[in-house]
Amino acid sequence: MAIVACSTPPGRSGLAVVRLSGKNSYKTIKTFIPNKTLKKKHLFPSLVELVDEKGEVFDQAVVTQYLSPNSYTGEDLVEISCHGNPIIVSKIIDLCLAAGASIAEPGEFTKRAYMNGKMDLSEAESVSSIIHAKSLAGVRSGIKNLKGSLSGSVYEIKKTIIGFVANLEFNLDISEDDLQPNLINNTLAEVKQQIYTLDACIKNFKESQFFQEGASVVLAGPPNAGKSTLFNLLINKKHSIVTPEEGTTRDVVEKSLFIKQLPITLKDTAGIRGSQSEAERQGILKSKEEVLDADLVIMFDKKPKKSLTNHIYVFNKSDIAKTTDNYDIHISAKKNKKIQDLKNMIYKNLVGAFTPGEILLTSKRQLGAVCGASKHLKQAYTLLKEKNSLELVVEDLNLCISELDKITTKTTRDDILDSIFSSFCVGK
Ligand SMILES: Nc1nc2c(ncn2[C@@H]2O[C@H](COP(=O)(O)OP(=O)(O)OP(=O)(O)O)[C@@H](O)[C@H]2O)c(=O)[nH]1
Ligand SMILES: [Mg+2]
Repeated sequence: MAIVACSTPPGRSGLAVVRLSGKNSYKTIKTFIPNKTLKKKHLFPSLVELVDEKGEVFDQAVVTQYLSPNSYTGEDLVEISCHGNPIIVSKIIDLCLAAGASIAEPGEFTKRAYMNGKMDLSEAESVSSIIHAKSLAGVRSGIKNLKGSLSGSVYEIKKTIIGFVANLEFNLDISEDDLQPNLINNTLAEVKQQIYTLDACIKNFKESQFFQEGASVVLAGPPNAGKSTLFNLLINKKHSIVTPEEGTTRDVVEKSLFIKQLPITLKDTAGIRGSQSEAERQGILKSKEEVLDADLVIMFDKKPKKSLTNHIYVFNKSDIAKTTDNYDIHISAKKNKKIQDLKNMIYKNLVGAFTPGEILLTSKRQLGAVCGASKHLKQAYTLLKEKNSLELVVEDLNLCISELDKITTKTTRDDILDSIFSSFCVGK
């Protein structure tokens, strides 16, 4: 059955694109595009008139057809570029439904592409990451994976591990004295190399997610410390109220900014102190919650003995005051002093060690599979080193392969598929 959805965002725009996919897509559009010149033809855009049930023209549109299997979904697919008025879009969709099509679920076009073998699971997930990425760096890693970079790397690791399994199985029935010379030592060295590759991509995941989804940075500390002044300076706008009074900020105020292409959600919070006012007390509670949830906290306070790695301890108002206490940095938000150094520190703390490697994971599901693969590979390594039976080593290597399979496989359970594709937009 054909599915239909609008692939562009709702609302008014110059153009909107309605997409249809399925065997009877052409038959469906013929019910409201009576144009005789419209033929079922691959990649041939035609300017057509759209007519309603009474035969009255309600829009002019460009129709592009993609014939199976040479389409995004692998099925016959039609894109109707109409004028971007929601009334026109919903009329087209109604006419498609009347002709037997059904409304596409979120991500159903990509799910069909996956089902029809047009892409594997990691490639399908990269479509979602391209759409949702908050930085160009995030989009780039999505595109890399859509072109098969992740699948290719996983395939290479898998091929190597299958090689180990074959080699060890060949030696299973041989007595210890007759084992290939250096078999154990060579395998140990090669397994170690693969563990290193997998662990490097696990380590990279958090940082790469920051480029993908953005990081949350919270300004916190006592009242009147200059949090809102710094907030306004960093976002380059007088957004938060600044006064010489303590307890000025009550609600959490947030804005987005980029530091060297890294998307950041910056949050200004109420100064933390004992307060009689109910409104301020609630604000302080919110501040404490934000501190706990943050990826990084800019704390306007001295460094405690047990400092936290996701905190930068800032001494502000360095233009009028001095201190002998321990801080990570001395700044003046009012006089714009050392702010570039602070930005560098924020960047370094969040993604400093990040160097995009060969393998870039774009979802937590992929991370889970790589963690599982690494765990089994490490077990295999230990067993082999302790000269345990080769059967046990092979078992762990096989478990490692099944974990890697989860990244690209075509035999994933329905519930996993549903959870992946439901995070997509309608029309993709
Ligand atoms: N001299 C100097 N004054 C500053 C500096 N930063 C902020 N101030 C002043 O300190 C006062 C308080 O600043 P805010 O930014 O409102 O402080 P806050 O931490 O947001 O305070 P609350 O919202 O009450 O928690 C204002 O009068 C600011 O102009 C600075 O670097 N130097
Ligand atoms: Mg404030």
